[in-house]
Amino acid sequence: MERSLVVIKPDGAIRRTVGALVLKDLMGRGYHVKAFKEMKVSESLAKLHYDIHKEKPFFPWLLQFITSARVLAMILEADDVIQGVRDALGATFVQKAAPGSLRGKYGIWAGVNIAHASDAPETATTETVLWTKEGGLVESDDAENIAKDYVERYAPRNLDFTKEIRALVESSIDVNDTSSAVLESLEDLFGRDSEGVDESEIKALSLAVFDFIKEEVEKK
Ligand code: RTP
Ligand code: MG
Repeated sequence: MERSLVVIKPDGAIRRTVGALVLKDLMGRGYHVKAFKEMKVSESLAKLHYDIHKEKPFFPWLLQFITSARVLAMILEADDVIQGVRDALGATFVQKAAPGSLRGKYGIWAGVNIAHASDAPETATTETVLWTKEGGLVESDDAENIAKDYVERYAPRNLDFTKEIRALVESSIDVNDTSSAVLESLEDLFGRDSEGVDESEIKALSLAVFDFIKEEVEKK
């Protein structure tokens, strides 16, 4: 039996329907939820989790993104769960992910890509220990039921604005629009299915996506 540390990132966690559909898909593959926690990622946990990327140019943005709003952190268990979840997610960059993959279906753009999943048995072990110690993720007999409740509560709402958010990001980059109207539209779209989420989280995630748009425009 293998275990994988899976994190539904802020873009999946504050869009309640989308997060629930991702969770439903993974559970439907027979992966058992051994630990489940809705939580904000601290700066220190983010730095340790993405330590491998600390020299990369996108590192500061990655920290901004992953700490912007709550995530759904979990430990999944099953035979071959590590590669299985990676395959289900699809390629890292949303525009390269297969259309039927979870990132292809629900990802926003580039690295705003719905979920993290451990990429090998060694990283799965390190990450599980890290998120337990630094993130307070605890194994529990209730975890599977808590995850099921999340799916039952949010999946039927059917509120998925992925297409609209993608179109906004794409067109803003395309026409070099970095006006405050873009940020306001992001806040509107990210806030449409965000029950129980703080306004500050919606704003922080929108700003992370907006900062990404600005970087893309500046790069041109
Ligand atoms: P993850 O670690 O989140 O499961 O994603 P991954 O293995 O598919 O991709 P990885 O190379 O480990 O990158 C970690 C996360 O960093 C963001 N990223 N942005 N702007 C960029 O060039 C860039 N490259 C990576 C993504 O959020 C990616 O998932
Ligand atoms: Mg990775």
